[in-house]
Amino acid sequence: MGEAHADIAVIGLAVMGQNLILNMNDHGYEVVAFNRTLERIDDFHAGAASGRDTIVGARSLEELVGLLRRPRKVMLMVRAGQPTDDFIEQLAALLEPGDVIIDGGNANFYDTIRRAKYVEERGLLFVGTGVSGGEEGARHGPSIMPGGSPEAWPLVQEIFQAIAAKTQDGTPCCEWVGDDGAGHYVKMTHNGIEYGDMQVICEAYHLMRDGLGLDAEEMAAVFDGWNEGELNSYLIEITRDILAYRDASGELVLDQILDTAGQKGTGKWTSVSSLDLGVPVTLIGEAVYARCLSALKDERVAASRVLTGPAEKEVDADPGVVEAIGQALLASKIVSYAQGFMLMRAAAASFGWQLDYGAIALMWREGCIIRSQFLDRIQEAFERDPDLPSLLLDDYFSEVLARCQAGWRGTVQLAIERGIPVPAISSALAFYDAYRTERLPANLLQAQRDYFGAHTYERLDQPRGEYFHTDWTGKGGAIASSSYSV
Ligand code: NBP
Repeated sequence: MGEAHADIAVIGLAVMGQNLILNMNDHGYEVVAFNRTLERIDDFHAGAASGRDTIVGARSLEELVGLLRRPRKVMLMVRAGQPTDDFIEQLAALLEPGDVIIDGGNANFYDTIRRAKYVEERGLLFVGTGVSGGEEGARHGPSIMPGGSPEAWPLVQEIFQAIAAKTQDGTPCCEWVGDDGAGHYVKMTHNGIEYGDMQVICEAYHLMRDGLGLDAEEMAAVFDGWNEGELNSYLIEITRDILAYRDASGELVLDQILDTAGQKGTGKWTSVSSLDLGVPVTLIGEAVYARCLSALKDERVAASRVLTGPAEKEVDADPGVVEAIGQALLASKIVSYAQGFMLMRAAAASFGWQLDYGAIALMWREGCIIRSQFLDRIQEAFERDPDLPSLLLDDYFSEVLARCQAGWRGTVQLAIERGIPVPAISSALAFYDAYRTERLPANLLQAQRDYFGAHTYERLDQPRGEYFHTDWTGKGGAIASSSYSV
């Protein structure tokens, strides 16, 4: 057994694990590397880690544990799910009180809550952390969103903040998020927002391609322009580059890609959680469904030959229309982030977390897929009012929405007239209109519920919490259903 001098161990030598190890090592940490399939350790040493003698391969978990300084820190970067549980069980038998198990995979936050309890019951500490930024982020600075046992934070803070992305003023995009599953919840919400950002961008592309007839270079130029302004972000930037990318034969690669989207589940988890908590996170929901609908390729091809759309109508691709699409993109994005932060607020109340929303915006500022200047505005909004119920009510965002409104509505109108689906952009507008409506038609809904199920209703002229029932048909009894919320 080797000497115990390594700072941290990383288990899982796929793209994320390898790059995190190199990143840690660049920052002066001695790292133990381990993988289920041992050949990967040899490949890593012969390849990306060659010449680095402070990256040490372990051939077994016993050896790994023996190489680590106490309190030991072992980070899992393996496929989320059963492999994580299997490693936790094996490690729990080998580690000693005060040692830390870190799960950096994309775990479901319910699993993280369960695992934190399991690990803590064994006298160990647990960190469930979101790591975002893909391969490049892991290598050069990811956004890291850790939660779990609070006593573990001082033990991992230095390493995490050293390897994390930094904002312009040097602030690390890594802060303690909260107890048990809080870190993975925030990472899940990040991924959900990522789904939404990608979908609204795709809708803008669809409108410009099929609604305005712009070619790839023209669209790349539009995205380039957007990237110079309020929409500046990593996803807008890569979209610009993707649009203009040609293969060796000069063909546009984007035009050769099958239009069915994949997904790994974090967008769905965000939507499921929003339904569980009763928060209207409509844009992310639409983004998930848009991926599902895209996957029905054969059905869509058949339907395209049967179902008719609106009559063809020429639309001038004048700069005003393109600008309106940009405004629709920005306004929809504001709604989506407002919904995401509403969701985290509800989750914090439900799971007992103390979330710092400004710090979360800052953590997403660099290193992750949704990084953008826009997040500075969100951080400022929560700095102005940490208890802001909705970003839409912040002075800056309400002003932007007012400014973008005409273009946003015009874009949805254009999409409807041309028969081009814009589920995320239009649902964002519907949310905006519903959110700003003092009197929604839910009075009728309550009447219907009371009519058929005696579910009762509250009255405008009576205090909240007092319930009334009407015998609508004259044939019902006086008994009301017990009230419940849906
Ligand atoms: P993968 O998600 O592809 O996982 C590969 C690793 O999991 C390998 O080390 C593999 O070992 C191990 N593994 C598997 Br698969 N099944 C196992 C099992 N039954 N028992 C033990 N080990 C098993 O790698 P990744 O893309 O680097 O992602 C790692 C984690 O980080 C995942 O949870 C992922 O969701 C998360 N994440 C990924 C990204 C990204 O951009 N890729 C971004 C952010 C977070 P083997 O070599 O023996 O098969």
